Amino acid sequence: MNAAAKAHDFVVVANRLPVDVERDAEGSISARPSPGGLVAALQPVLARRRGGWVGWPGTVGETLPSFSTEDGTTLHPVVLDEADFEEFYEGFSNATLWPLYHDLIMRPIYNAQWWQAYERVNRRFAQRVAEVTAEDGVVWVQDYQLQLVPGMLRELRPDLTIGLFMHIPFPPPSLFRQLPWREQILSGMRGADLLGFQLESCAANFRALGASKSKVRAFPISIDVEPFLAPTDTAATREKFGNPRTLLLGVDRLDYTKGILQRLEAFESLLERGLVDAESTVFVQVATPSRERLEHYRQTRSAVEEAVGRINGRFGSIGHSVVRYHHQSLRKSELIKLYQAADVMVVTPLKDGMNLVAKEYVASHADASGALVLSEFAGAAEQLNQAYLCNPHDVDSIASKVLEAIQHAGSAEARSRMHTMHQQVRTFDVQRWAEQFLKELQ
Ligand code: GDG
Repeated sequence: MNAAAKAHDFVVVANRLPVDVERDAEGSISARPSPGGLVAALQPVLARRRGGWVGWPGTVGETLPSFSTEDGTTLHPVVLDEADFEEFYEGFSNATLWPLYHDLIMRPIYNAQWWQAYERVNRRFAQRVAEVTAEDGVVWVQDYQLQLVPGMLRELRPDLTIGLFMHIPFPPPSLFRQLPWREQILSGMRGADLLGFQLESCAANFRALGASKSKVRAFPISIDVEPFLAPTDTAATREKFGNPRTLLLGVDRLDYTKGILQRLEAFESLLERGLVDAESTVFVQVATPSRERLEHYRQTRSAVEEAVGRINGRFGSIGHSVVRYHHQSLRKSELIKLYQAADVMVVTPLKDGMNLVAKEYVASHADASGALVLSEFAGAAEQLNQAYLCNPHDVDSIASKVLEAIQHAGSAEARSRMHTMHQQVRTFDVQRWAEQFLKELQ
């Protein structure tokens, strides 16, 4: 065992380490912290409790040593080779579990070799955690890629207190029962002392599969609000899009669960019926590249890009495209400018555990400007019930809510809705989410 042996009282284990690995001209690698909401929430706990983080650094086949961040958290990289990446990550995690847990929007692939990889990689994570966690320590496992870790860890280290939080939905038993390895997944999850889900309905779906000793509860995740509060120059941002009267915005990973195509079709129908004016309206869609080698994602991308081309071809004019599509990852500062400048944010997932984009938009409108069109099938709809709620499976429903949001813009009602939602997100932020989970766990 190395110097890090059993060093940590508190360990987070997630598929990804919160770093971006870079390679310089000489080929040597370095890791730069990439802070997200989860890091912001857990940093105080990690710093206070000799924290460790076990995860995959995001590069394939590379062995990296453990290293410490500025706040004293130690990161412990887990290696994935090419076969692990294809079978555990792209395969079982994202082509089996992801579509199954999102209510079969796409058909899950059941492949025994992928399952073996899932077991093998989960065991590697569990072993690493067992090596670095102190006697009677607390371990918090994150998400669907690591559902076997609690059970494996319980066997290796019965002294530990183990929590598992599921960031994506947990499906009803009638769907979950399709999974050929359902018993193994359940017993893995039941190794946790506390099982957290986004929503009470997901917790109920889990409970309906049979008794377990674990506590099972809902903890709706949220965001670190602070970065979204500082005002930006919204006039300058709107200027870049030609000063439209109405600026609509979508921001998503390019994923079939997010309903990007459905929202474009709704926008097209509004243009077609002359309810929205193409000259004075711009729809900005940021679609961040994601899981690009998977067939379902390629199909989704083609369908989205075809729709963008068709809509611009039909309704744009020389020098003005009505849809501005970006298949790129933006800097967070750019994203915040877009959030603050947009009149209507359109968030239409067919199914989503929570959807942080909706909360980020609301956090960006401390002045109560703007409007949110939100799918009823996003977990966030339970907390942001003042949004213009729509059924994303019904293009007319999306269209009529977008139109309502545009027409209400600037009204007292619109301001009151945004004000209520902004207060909700400020009160129930990600720091509070982490505190509540950890309080319940210990
Ligand atoms: C899973 C669950 C659940 C997006 N594009 C860019 C960018 N983003 C950031 C957003 C937001 C995050 O990515 C996306 O979070 P979501 O919650 O919307 O969706 P998933 O990635 O599917 O997350 C989801 C979440 O886990 C947490 O539990 O809410 O239901 O599916 O923070 O801002 N960030 C930057 N550039 C981009 O282009 N910098």
